[in-house]
Amino acid sequence: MNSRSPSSAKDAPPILNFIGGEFVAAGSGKTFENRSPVDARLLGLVSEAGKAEVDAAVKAARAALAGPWGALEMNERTELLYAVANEINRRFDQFLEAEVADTGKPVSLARHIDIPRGAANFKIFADVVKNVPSEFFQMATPDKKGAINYAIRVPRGVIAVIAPWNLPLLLMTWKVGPALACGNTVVVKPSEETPATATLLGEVMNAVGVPRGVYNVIHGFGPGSAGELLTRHPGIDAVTFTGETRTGAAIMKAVADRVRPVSFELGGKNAGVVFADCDFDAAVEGMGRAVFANCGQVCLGTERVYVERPIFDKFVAALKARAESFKLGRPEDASTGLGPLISPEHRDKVLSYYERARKEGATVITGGGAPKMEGELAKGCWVEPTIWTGLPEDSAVVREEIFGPCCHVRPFDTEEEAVRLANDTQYGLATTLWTTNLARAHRVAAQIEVGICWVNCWFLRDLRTPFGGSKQSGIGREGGVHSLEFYTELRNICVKL
Ligand code: NAD
Ligand code: 6OD
Repeated sequence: MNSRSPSSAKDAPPILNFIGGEFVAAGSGKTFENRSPVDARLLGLVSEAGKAEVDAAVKAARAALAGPWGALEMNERTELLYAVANEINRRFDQFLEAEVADTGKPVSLARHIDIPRGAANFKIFADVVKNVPSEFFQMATPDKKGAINYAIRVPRGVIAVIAPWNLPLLLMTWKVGPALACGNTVVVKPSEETPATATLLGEVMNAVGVPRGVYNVIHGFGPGSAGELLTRHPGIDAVTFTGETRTGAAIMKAVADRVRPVSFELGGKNAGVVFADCDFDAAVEGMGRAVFANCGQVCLGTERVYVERPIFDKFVAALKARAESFKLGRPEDASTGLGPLISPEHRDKVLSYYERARKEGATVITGGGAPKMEGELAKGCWVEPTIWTGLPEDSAVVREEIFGPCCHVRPFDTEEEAVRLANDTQYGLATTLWTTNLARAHRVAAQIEVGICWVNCWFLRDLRTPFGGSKQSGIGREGGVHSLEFYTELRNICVKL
């Protein structure tokens, strides 16, 4: 086994790369530290893949494609994916412990979202690929004998999956599930901040008999490390990536010479729009989750809140009460509402926006700094849930993605103004609207330039629907049959009768 218990970090073997069904240390012997964001304790060391390991992983993935994986019938493949989902569920507590240790997020959150979705992402796409119709046309020809013209779907090949740290297992399997269901093989580069669950998944693949080389994991960083080596590798057929917009831009450049396709889920600066006719308590509860869940580290989270003027003061007061109700603490403590941010670097980034908001004259409704934590927790990456008002719309705090537990709230007077404000951003990932006026809900939702617009809810969706971002929030859509557009290629066959 290659997972590690946080309590025995010093003695534990490093987390290894998973290549061709084997756990392997980098030939260079290079490792990096993995520390808890809760109290900075050392969780363990991670073996950093170099060029040799990236080459070996791509080679293993290519061999599996040409060999045992490519030879499977679709039903045999999907049976294995159901087995993967079942095995994740069987090892639920192991995944939970690993994910919580890496991220510091409350156990209650990971138990209800991260790990169940990690399993579901294999099951849903196994279901999807079995139910995709093919195009088929009968053609007339001058000799009257006719022709049939149809298209088959073939896997793209070896897919590079580059994943972030905020929902590590969920977001990684959201790519690996459809990639494998469509018959591809993968080389995964999890975030350097959260290496554990991607590695554990290697054990699952071996346990259920997924052929060696189908699922490979290489550990390391982005530029100049495993991430860049992978995206520049000539043996990669496509790159699917979730992360920051500027990283997406770097990856696009890396694959440009070889003209490889990309699927990108990128950053956001999402708006929440609260109309005076909303169900007030539901709106406060929903916006409280949209702003603060996972300590604000959700790409779909809200950092700009627009509230219709008649309920503005009441709403700000209620959201403040919600923010102040969260207890910051250890993930395993049932009363913990918010965990830490992922890393000291990210905490410093978020705190720099807190400082900037103050300098730019924001009214700090609540929070605005780093909390005083007791004992070992004082070494963790904590920030206060924060609400501001009074900033101009061109402030960096209102325009740039912060990715922390914070939002700016501003009043609006008309529906047109609300739409204009929500759309005034280079991003286009998600919006959440709160209104009881059904006609307005449909009218406004259709005008918002985003990949997903929620009405009276947040983070709710059927996984068969398209998911992705507009503008600089992404390229392409994944989910249900939409994932097939990226993970397969259509091959046109025309048969003269
Ligand atoms: P990041 O872009 O810093 O890193 C993501 C991954 O890319 C990591 O594995 C990292 O090592 C790797 N990477 C970094 N530079 C690279 C390079 N030059 N070449 C190849 N790989 C490279 O993102 P993050 O900090 O891990 O995640 C937070 C960001 O992700 C936020 O901007 C958030 O909005 C975004 N995100 C978007 C979605 C979405 O669905 N749109 C979902 C989750 C997170
Ligand atoms: O739910 C999903 O499938 C998904 N991609 C969520 C993204 C969350 C961003 O942090």
